[in-house]
Amino acid sequence: TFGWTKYNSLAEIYAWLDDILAAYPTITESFIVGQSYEGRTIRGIKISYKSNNPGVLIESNIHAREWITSATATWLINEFLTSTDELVRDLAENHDWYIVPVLNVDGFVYTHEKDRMWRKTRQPSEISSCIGADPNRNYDSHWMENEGASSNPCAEDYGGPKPFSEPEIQAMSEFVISIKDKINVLLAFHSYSQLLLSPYGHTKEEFPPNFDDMMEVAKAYGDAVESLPYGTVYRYGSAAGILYPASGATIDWAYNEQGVEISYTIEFRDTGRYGFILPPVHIIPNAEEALIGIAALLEKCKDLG
Ligand code: 0X9
Ligand code: ZN
Ligand code: ZN
Repeated sequence: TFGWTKYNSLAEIYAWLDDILAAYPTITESFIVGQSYEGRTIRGIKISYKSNNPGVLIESNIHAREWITSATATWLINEFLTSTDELVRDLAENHDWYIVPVLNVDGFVYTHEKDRMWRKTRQPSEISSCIGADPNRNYDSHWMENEGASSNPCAEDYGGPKPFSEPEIQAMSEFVISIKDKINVLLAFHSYSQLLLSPYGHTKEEFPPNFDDMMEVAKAYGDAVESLPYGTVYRYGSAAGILYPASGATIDWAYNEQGVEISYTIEFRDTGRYGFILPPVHIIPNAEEALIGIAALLEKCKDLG
């Protein structure tokens, strides 16, 4: 059964999504991003209380083993629909939410059934017996540049044989393009390290034109998280600047090629003690941090205009 005291399977998440859609038929809408290599449906939910809201797109679990991301995304969906807290109601009702809880569906199922530490997609390579590409290196933006991805099919950060070679990423790119006039902010959920990462990923020599604004926005997220009693601290900067070069990532493609001016990677808990195998007791505290952080981030965006 579905819940936030444990991690849920894809089947459990999708069954829960159906329950939610049935319970809130006027506020929610189901959408399909596309099909995975193994033929699974990549699903999403739109939450909209009124027209002309700014749009926020949440991409989650692009990396298969990062289970805290879909746990957090589903908890946020539930809060947006059920919370009576003033801050949450404002946040929920004054934005249109497009949430894809599990983008890398094949990899996610594989982490549940075969290998908990799987990261990539599950599409076989034509030049190697190694399977899958790093979906967060597969977008068509500075693809494979500056050592931001590997050309070795066995590497964890293999960029794939060409941009958008992975059906999940091709589908996601088409979905983003189809709604891009409606979205102002894109948040890509990852774990772990407790970081807010802005573009650019492909170079640390240059910074985006609105970098100062993006850092203010990131600081607002971090400050909000620190206002909770958990003692969790987030650091922030450009992806290449404070982490490592990573080209072909979602947020860089959305920012560079699609004009989504506020695009962040959020790396959730923890800082390495448990890493990807984060115990389920962290799910709700992590999700509370995400909620208050995202509220502050969007508020700061509004202030900056
Ligand atoms: O390497 C990644 O794809 C992300 N880190 S993770 O440990 N979750 O794999 C960071 C991506 C951030 N980089 C860019 N946005 N370019
Ligand atoms: Zn380039
Ligand atoms: Zn990741």
